[in-house]
Amino acid sequence: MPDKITRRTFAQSASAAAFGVAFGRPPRPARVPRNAAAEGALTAEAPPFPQTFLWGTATAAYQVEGAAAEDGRLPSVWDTFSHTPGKTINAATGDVANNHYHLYKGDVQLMKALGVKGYRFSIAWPRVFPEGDGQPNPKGLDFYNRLVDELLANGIQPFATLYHWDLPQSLQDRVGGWESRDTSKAFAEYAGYVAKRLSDRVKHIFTINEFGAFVELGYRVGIHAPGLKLPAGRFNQTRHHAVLGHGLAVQAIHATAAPGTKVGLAENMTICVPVIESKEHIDAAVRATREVNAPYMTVIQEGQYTDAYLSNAGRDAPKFTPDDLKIISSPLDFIGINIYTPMYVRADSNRLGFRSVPHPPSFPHMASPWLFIGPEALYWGPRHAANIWKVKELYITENGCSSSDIPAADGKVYDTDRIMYLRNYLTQLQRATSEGVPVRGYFLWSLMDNFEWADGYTNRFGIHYVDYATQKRTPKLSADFYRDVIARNRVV
Ligand code: GBH
Repeated sequence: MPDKITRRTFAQSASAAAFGVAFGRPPRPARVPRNAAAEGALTAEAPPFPQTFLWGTATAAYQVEGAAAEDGRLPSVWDTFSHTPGKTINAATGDVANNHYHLYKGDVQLMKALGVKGYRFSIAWPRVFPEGDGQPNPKGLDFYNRLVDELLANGIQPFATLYHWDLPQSLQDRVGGWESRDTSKAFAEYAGYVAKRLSDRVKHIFTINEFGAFVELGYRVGIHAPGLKLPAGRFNQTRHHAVLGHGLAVQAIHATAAPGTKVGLAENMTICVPVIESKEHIDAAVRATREVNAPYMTVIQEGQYTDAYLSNAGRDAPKFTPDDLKIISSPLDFIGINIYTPMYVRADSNRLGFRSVPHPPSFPHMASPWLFIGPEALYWGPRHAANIWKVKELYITENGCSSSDIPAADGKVYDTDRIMYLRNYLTQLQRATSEGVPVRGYFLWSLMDNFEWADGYTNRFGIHYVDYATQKRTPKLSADFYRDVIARNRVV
């Protein structure tokens, strides 16, 4: 096999092989071009990302750590939920998961081999404060001290998320979790405690991961922990307590952390993509972005709930004080956006000036049925945030996809569909950075397959394949692709 197969030689050998089969003749050998370098040059290089662009990968505590009952950790709502029959596929739990708690050194080597310069992980609240508040558990925090030191020793910057959905069960039992302001206050205490102890080495801290997922799915839809289906009034109040907890944590971190520590959040804001890139639809997508993100990102950025949000909720609107709004909108040093799939929007003459356009049944998606493929989301997400709210520093804190990931005979996963997804999304991200949208880095979800919440261990999102029986990690083809992207700082 020649090293470089050009499109032409591939087509030739493929068609020759096809004739060979059809007519019983042996296939003709592929012709190697005499001037291979010149043929290679036919493939133009994609334009680069900014020189200081930070490439990374991401995981979250409950999805990878395991060691659920070690060193003083008490249950979170996800331990309880995953141990409740019928809540996760195949009754999967995070008891062991990827055993990252014990295998973290090897996992840092996987990152090093990729060449990533950043790792986004989350800290398990129930390791640090097993009951949510009260007595801290220094042994729990020690794990993150070890992890952070290991990352830094390998030239990888730690980016820590304080809350990726593992609320201490005790807080759920005693005060109703995020239904209560007490949880917002306990979260701020925990945030300040961690920031004080890690910020000598951790320079970027995220408060909360995805209000738009854990509040909606945990307290309204009921398919995530704690599995509640609250009526609208109580539910909207829960949303409010979550953003309030974020704001209180921002203040607590700024009060206790080493100078220079940056604070942000990682939100899966709904990404409104104009159906056609014309002025009327782009304007509609801008209006839509503010409205559909009203309960979370918009109030955090603007310090106000939109009129439409409050009037639609009517008697069920959240109760709040002006002081709450000030806390919620405490200035952030950066924001992170988790981007998987777009919402298409068009202009409309209705009161709001926009309408969302549902995906037609034929719209392609990845292995997870919700994961419609919309690369433009990675362009419009950061562009909207920078334009609407004048955000000066942005990270893509998650992007990636599930694929069927069946190992081939040689043991490798040839996940060409994931590479297709990433290549297209990253091309749109490069479009954003080339236009000056201030995206500083990108964290691919995920470093490795892991516990995918209600989907258990189905729907793998990793670029390393995990054999859960042996805990062996194997780079998929997409890991090779990502390594090349990082090395060349451009889409390959
Ligand atoms: C992120 O959520 C999470 O931060 C991360 O932990 C997770 O592993 C990753 O994405 C991949 O899912 O089953 O049809 O009701 C992304 C937001 C929230 C989108 C849950 C899918 C379930 C839709 N996700 N949602 S459905």
